[in-house]
Amino acid sequence: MNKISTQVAIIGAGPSGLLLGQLLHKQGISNVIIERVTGDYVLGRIRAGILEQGFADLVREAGVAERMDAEGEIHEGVEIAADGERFHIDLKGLTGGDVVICYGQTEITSDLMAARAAAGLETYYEAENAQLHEVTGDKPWVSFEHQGEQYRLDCDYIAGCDGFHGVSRQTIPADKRTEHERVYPFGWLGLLSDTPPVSEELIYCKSERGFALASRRSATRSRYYLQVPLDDTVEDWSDEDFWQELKKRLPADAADALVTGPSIEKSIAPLRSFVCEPMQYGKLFLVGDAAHIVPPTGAKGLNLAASDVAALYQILTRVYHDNDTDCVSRYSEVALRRVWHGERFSWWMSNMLHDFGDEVATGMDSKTFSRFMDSERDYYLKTEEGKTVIARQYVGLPYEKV
Ligand code: RFL
Ligand code: PHB
Repeated sequence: MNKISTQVAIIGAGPSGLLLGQLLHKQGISNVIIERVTGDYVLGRIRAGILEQGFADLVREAGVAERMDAEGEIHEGVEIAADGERFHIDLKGLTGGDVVICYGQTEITSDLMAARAAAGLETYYEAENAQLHEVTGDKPWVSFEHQGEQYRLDCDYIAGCDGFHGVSRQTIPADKRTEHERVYPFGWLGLLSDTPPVSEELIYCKSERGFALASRRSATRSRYYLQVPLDDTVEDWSDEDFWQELKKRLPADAADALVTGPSIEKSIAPLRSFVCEPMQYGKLFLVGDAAHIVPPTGAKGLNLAASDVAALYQILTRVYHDNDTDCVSRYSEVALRRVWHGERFSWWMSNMLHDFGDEVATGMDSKTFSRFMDSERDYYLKTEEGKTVIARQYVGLPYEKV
């Protein structure tokens, strides 16, 4: 048995775990990360593209923002196309100056990984069978296997940053947590290609054939999504099928300008709203997708992970710098307040922009539900105050000071 110890054990080297690790390191707080898969595997998962200002500021505070600030694109607005019309949401104008940054989750993750390696911080990739022990005691610990050897990691606190399918949330006894969930009757098929994007701003499109999103990573790299039935597989969709369907869902002038090409990556993600309450149990804190999932329609998943990290980082800094352990019990309450705002916004955007067919779990038939959503769009896309509500939530609500 190999014995190691640290102040904060972090489970998972996704963006949540890596960002928390880097911020804590900057404050002189030691941490060890345990990750189930390889670094390359983590980098192969193509996910988020839109970062809120609060996220970007945290990355700057972590000292890892050089490439994000040089290569990330500032987006001052987004478009929503619905019912044959295009609506521009002027994020900057409607919020008094706030914007979002378009920079891939893969890039952030790779920047954080490089910074962690350069600082010589310990990360155990391909660590198997991680188990959390004595999390309600004074001295929690984590066991895992690495390269055929058994490890015991002693620590003061554990940050469960291991995503939706991780082990951390399952460590909280079922009778001590409540899980809220809404599973949507469709998924998103994403395609990445080295083609010039169809638009400088993102376009969220509601069409009669279902939802589509035109996003981007740079002036030469595009990211597109299509709403697809839950039982579709990537093999069901050739590149040609994807481009043809996308053209039918985009507004006509955007469809005319669409440049197609071979895909670099294609994947399907189911849509889910999920929250686990509380987000802490003894000395274990759940962070990011380990505690909550949103449908990607509002671009909130990674950004909510970042606000969890911000809250936990403030708390742990106070614990180690000021010897203030009273603030520890506030983590869940502070994190959840912002999580629920993001959950509500993502759920609402998803309702407004997707085709639910006959599967609306709201106690009304699908035609009635559609009429409610027609009215939502009519109000929120055609009035200044409606657009302001969308803009404020899209750029992200402020972080709460702990
Ligand atoms: P992750 O990224 O899932 O990382 C968790 C890590 O934990 C590891 N792990 C374990 N390690 C050790 N032991 C175990 N037992 C373990 N079990 C798991 C995993 O291998 C993994 O490396 O969670 P994290 O760090 O909380 O980050 C969350 C984000 O990845 C997620 O919220 C976003 O990608 C969501 N999301 C978006 N968020 C945004 O803010 N803006 C967007 O534009 C946006 N677009 C998206 C998205 C998610 C998408 N998909 C595929 C779900 C678009 C898509 C299509
Ligand atoms: C993306 O570019 O991957 C992306 C952007 C906005 C979203 C979801 C995904 O709402």
